[in-house]
Amino acid sequence: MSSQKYMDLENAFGAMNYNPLPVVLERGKGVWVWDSEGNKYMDMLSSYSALNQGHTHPKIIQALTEQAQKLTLTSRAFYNNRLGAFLEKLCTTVGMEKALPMNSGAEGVETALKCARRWGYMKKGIPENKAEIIVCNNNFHGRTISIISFSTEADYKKGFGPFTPGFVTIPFNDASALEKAITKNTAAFLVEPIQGEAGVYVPDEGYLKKAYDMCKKNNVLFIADEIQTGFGRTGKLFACQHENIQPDMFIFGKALGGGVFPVSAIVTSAEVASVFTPGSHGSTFGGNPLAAAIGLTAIEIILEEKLVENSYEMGAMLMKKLKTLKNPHIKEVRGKGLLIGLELKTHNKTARQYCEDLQKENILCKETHESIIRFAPPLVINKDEVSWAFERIQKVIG
Ligand code: IF1
Repeated sequence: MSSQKYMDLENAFGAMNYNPLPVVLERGKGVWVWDSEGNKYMDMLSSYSALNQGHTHPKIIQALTEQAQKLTLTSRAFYNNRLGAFLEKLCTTVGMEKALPMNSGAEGVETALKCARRWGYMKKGIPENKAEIIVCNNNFHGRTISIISFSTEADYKKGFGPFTPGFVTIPFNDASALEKAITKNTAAFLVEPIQGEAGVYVPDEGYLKKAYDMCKKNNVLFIADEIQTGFGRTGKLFACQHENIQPDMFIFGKALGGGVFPVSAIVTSAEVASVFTPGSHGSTFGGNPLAAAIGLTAIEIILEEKLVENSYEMGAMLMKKLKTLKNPHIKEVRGKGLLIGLELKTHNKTARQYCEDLQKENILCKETHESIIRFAPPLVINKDEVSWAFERIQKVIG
């Protein structure tokens, strides 16, 4: 079937909640994907950083297929022989005591919110139903009604009210705003160490540490949403490590699933995790043996193949090249590791139009908002592939 036929079919039966680039992907390997006509592209989106290990990594596919032949789902009504090893790997890699496995990133965030509220009531003594959680303007933490309740993006909220109360929004990258917003009822501060969807906004050096110290001083949980920045994307294993802070809780997703399966989790201390009692939280698929087998392998690959170091080096190489672009409409090139955003100021062309032109040069990337092009290839990218990509980016953007 032709690409057009595939697109027509998807549009005929799918709700129009996305506006995809007009390309139909059929095969993927490493940083490369092929469309239905056999055209080859470099994937510079990585499914929003869910493909850090690259497309169809052989060890992940092997873990998937071997486990799929044995046992795929037990629910948590019973133990399974894969979950413990995955949780141990996750906790020891992160350096914390307890994890709670879920599936999508949003489920991980909702788990974190519920955990923070319960901790607020059971451990901090916040009066029932008075817990406040502070978040940043321009945040992106998922698409559930409670999560979009604290979004500041109109498009993500319109028509989805009424909204969940108990959230306070403050400017990102402003520690004094956090200090002012903290009250005796504040249970937690939830933050993306780098705001991805907002447009790859890297906070000032020291911001996260100041915010962390503010939370410590006020007995407020510092919760890092590393669903997009985690597992090597920013040139460190976790983006919080750029400021040497260990959050009270991490939220992971995307790359934890190795690009083949939805795997998310919160990772925290035994004290914080102890607020969950049997039956208080869960999910049908959370912690299933297939996800656990894949999640364990996904972490092993990041570590064994030194993808964090590669992300740092290839990110620096790509960033250096992008900063040589002469296009007068470029406002800024920013990011860390292989999470890079190119912002256009007055755009004669929208970021989307640039992405459409880049597609013609066999590069697939995605705009965020009107004016920012995100470059986030799989962390397995090598020097020759970075050069290959830059030649085409230079040709289109100039
Ligand atoms: C879409 C955005 C990125 C995330 C952070 C939680 C989640 C995400 C920091 C929720 C998910 C995805 C969602 C996807 C597009 C993409 C995205 F543009 F929407 F915001 F990456 F920037 N925390 N981000 O980035 O995880 O439930 O999706 O597994 O919804 O269009 P999820």
